[in-house]
Amino acid sequence: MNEEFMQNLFRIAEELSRAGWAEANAGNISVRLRPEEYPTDPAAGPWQPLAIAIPALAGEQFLVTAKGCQIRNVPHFPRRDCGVLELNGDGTAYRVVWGLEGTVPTSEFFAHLLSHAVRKEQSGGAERVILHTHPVTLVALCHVMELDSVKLTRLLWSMHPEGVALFPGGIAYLPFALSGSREISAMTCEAFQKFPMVLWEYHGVFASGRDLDHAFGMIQAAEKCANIYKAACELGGVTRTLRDEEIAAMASFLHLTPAPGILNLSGGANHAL
Ligand code: 2HA
Ligand code: ZN
Repeated sequence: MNEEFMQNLFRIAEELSRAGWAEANAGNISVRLRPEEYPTDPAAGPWQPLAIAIPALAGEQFLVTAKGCQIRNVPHFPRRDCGVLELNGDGTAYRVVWGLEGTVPTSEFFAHLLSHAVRKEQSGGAERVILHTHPVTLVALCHVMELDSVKLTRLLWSMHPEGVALFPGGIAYLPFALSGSREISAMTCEAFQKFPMVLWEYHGVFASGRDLDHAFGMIQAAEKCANIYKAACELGGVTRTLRDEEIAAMASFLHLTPAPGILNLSGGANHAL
């Protein structure tokens, strides 16, 4: 495997673990590889049918973490805890071409592949990484308030000016569904039509990014905003936030377009809470 690519993957695996977002076997990672990142020593296994054909990803290769693996172990047992899959020419089957020795792809494999198909199209091919992890404060928010995508994004953006700067696409909120289920894959794909990041109720985040650092950074920024909210609550409760006009000005200053339909710029109530 490409040494630089693997070192970067290992670094992100360690960061996820250190952040406390990847307990036991929590979290999973997939990367749509560039040809220069394909394994140089491929050893193709048998073709296995995909439950649903994904022609948008025909011929692509993906690095994926293994089902049940502990993210902290990926740097130490890479050939067991991750691997590379290749999709066939019509996107109806896949085979392992490197790694996954004695293991199988992540339990969220299908959600990852379907998410890649949606985000590849939405981003004009720029986004290549799907990262799933369990950030503590974002998940805790689900337990203290009723949320929807607008309320969650606006709350987080209103906590720190870098919020809209670092995740201008916002974050969708999905009601509880079983992880690994078709239902959660379908809901995630629908949310990914509009948002590059999704909070699964009571569970964790699915984020799509251009590379590992981009996807990790978006989650880190959203979690930072949630932590500022938490700290403000601990200090006695939020009484002031960034106003929608200030968030819009920050985005405009950086030539970013915030996700539509989140900010209320018509002069109504001027904070997110
Ligand atoms: O891979 O986090 O959502 C374990 C999980 C499932
Ligand atoms: Zn999970």
